[in-house]
Amino acid sequence: MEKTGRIIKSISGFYDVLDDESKELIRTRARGNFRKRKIKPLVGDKVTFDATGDLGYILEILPRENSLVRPPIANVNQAIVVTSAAEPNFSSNLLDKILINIEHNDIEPLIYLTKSDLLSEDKYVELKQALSGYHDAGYQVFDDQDSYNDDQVARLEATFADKITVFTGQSGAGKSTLLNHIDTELGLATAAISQTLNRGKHTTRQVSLFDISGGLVADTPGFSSIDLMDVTPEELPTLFPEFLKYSGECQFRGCRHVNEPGCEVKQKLAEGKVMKSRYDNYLYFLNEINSYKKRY
Ligand SMILES: Nc1nc2c(ncn2[C@@H]2O[C@H](COP(=O)(O)OP(=O)(O)OP(=O)(O)O)[C@@H](O)[C@H]2O)c(=O)[nH]1
Ligand SMILES: [Mg+2]
Ligand SMILES: [Zn+2]
Repeated sequence: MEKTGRIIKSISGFYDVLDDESKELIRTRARGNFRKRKIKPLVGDKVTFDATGDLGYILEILPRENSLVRPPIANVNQAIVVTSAAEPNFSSNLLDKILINIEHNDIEPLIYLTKSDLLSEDKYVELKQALSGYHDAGYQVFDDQDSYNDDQVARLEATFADKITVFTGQSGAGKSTLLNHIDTELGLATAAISQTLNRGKHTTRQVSLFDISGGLVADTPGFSSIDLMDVTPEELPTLFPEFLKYSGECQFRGCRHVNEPGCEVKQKLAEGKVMKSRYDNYLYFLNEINSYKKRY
């Protein structure tokens, strides 16, 4: 009997599928011909499956909206970019790079600030000011000084319904801590323990989605650095939502907003409507991407 469902967990060749109708969890394997066709089911995949025996079989993977490599998850709708104010220190360069990678996959990023309690009042006000620029650029920003206050956590949770959400960000930023505040029963490992586990094979092998507030949510192992290998120089300016807002009024179609005359993005930069740090990071990334091209 053919059913439909979604893979919510993958453990060494088995896939746990949440049955769309019965809401039961069915353990399955992929049909042998997937390997021949070089198709690997991913957590997040919508599938058709057969569950007549003890062990179900995935029959077909339904078309994907997108798929991430790290973490290996398909059909992701939004990403919570957990960004620490300190330990590790806030870096606009890293934040912008993460945002670009997410935008590149057609996923909506939200910014969630943690560890503001480690900043002086002045430094916090300064950082909040910088983050208001991200809000103006079109991003949802969660930047209360008390990172895990009930009201802010509830507002984040309210964005989960009917979506697949991944938590992403630098190692130690507080992704697991935030998830534990959202669902106190998760009991995710945090701090040093989580960091040592991430170096082993086991945590990365076991990507799973938690059912929270009507949506599916994944914690992911953090990283220390990322690159922009998949992004082309043509695509880069389209991954800054505030540039897109103004680029229609640039004199030249396909304007890269570097040295072109009549560039509206540079005009808005001069007026302070485009953040200088974002624009500087844009030029920096453009350089970085062009240098990959020369090397390969
Ligand atoms: N002072 C302070 N410490 C925090 C805050 N959030 C998290 N921490 C601490 O920061 C450390 C790292 O938190 P985790 O939640 O493990 O970070 P993570 O992003 O999941 O890290 P990885 O799993 O390695 O990617 C833990 O010791 C937390 O207790 C915060 O808002 N303030
Ligand atoms: Mg963690
Ligand atoms: Zn331009």
